Amino acid sequence: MAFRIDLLTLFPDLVEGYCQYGVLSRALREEIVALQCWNPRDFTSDRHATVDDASYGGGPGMVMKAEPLDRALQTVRENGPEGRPVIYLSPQGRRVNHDLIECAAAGEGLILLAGRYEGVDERFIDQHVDDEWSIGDFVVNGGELPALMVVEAITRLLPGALGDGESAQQDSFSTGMLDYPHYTRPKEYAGVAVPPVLLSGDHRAIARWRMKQALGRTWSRRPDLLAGLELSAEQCKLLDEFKAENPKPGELN
Ligand code: 9WO
Repeated sequence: MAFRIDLLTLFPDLVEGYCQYGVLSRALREEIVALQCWNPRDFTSDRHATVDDASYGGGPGMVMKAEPLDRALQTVRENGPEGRPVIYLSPQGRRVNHDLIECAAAGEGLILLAGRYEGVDERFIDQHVDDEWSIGDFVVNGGELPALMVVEAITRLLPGALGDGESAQQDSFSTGMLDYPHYTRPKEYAGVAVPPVLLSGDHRAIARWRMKQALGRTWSRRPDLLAGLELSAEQCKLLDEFKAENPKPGELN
């Protein structure tokens, strides 16, 4: 069965537009993932289809009303499998990382809530939201882009979603390391040559160089990630070589 995602959003066209491209469109076509958008506006009954209202306590900005979301969620529950968590994308949430995405991808699906305005009535969150997720410490204008990032990150991990050339196994964060640098033609650009080992045809030497670069970048840019790794003796040696070749400014070897 397809991994089933329902997304509550005031802008379903925005979400559906993004889904027409690339790996995501193919995964949807091949029913590896199923994504359905639900607009709370379609679950209103007043003449103006009101989905937002002023904030109790005053101040600028509007708040998403609970009832249209409640009715939309009821319909989602009636139409989908039981037991999927409701996730609200918000800067107040738990930070999303590869482990969380992997964990979600192992389940049968998600119900995502993309907020707009200043947020969602807290009573809806208390009663219906199982978890709040943040993709980073910054604020955007709505949860749609964060939701799409979650959808795309999960889809990449589903069996069959990526083609032969595009394994997720070697991705950053599957390895626990940052990626190595990539080069393509021409051999020289802006006076800078491609590292000669990549032109050597020596596949073992190339694999070693890439591992060394991946380790080195993780060491210099994300020491927090490196701390979580168990390096082999070979990897320790490669990292030491990297450090010797790329001393930090002011550092005497
Ligand atoms: C607005 C705001 C203004 C001052 C201080 C804090 C603030 N938080 C918000 C806010 O959360 N606005 C939201 C807009 C309401 C819910 C949807 N919006 C949203 C989601 N903006 N950014 C996200 C988001 C979601 C996941 N990861 C990062 C950001």
